[in-house]
Amino acid sequence: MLHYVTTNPGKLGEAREYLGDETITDYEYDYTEIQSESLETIAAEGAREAYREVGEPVVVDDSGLFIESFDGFPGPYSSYVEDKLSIETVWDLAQIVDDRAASFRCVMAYCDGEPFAASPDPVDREDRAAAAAEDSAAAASGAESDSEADESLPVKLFVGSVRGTIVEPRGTGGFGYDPIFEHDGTTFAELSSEEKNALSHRGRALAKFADWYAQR
Ligand code: ITT
Ligand code: NA
Repeated sequence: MLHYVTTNPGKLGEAREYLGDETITDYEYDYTEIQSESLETIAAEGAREAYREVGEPVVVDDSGLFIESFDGFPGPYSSYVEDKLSIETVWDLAQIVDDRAASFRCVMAYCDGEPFAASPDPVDREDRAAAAAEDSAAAASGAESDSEADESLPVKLFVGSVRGTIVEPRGTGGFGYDPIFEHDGTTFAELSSEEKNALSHRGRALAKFADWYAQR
């Protein structure tokens, strides 16, 4: 069984909706989120830590909202900003600028303690580049300088993103920043989880993951 390790019921609901209850089970564990500008680095480290905790195959999901006029803020700090400021305050801030383009990004990281076969896979070149950048960022930050040999725990990354616009909050579905994120005239909070998965950053990452997982 594959454990989807998160404290966020919204993420879990979407993963369940996409992958089905027979594929994943939830595991509520608050792994350490290392301080990094890179969702890839945070997710990869989280997956290693979660695997050490659970001892069975795990997936973690690190995600965030990137407002282009704010140079990607809140990005990797999305959870912190949601807690401390609220999404309404992020909407207030967004009104300072005319260009309210934004994207959601989701990085899913899988770890089962085993190395991965070097076979062609559905992860595209961009994602591989992101993974390579993540490895060197982790090395440069010395995030794993203690000698637990975590570098040897291989992690596979799946990235999804979607562009949209920050708008006044609308809708009651979804979670987090969904009410202020509009895509094609609809906020993500106005969609069912199935509809959201068909468009969203998480849905795209889940699609890549599911393809790979089925053929691995
Ligand atoms: P875990 O780390 O335990 O999985 P978390 O909620 O802390 O849960 P993150 O650290 O990845 O997750 O923070 C993601 C932030 O971005 C958080 O504020 C979420 O509400 C928000 N977020 C992530 N995906 C989202 C989505 O699909 N729609 C709206 N907001 C989202
Ligand atoms: Na978190």
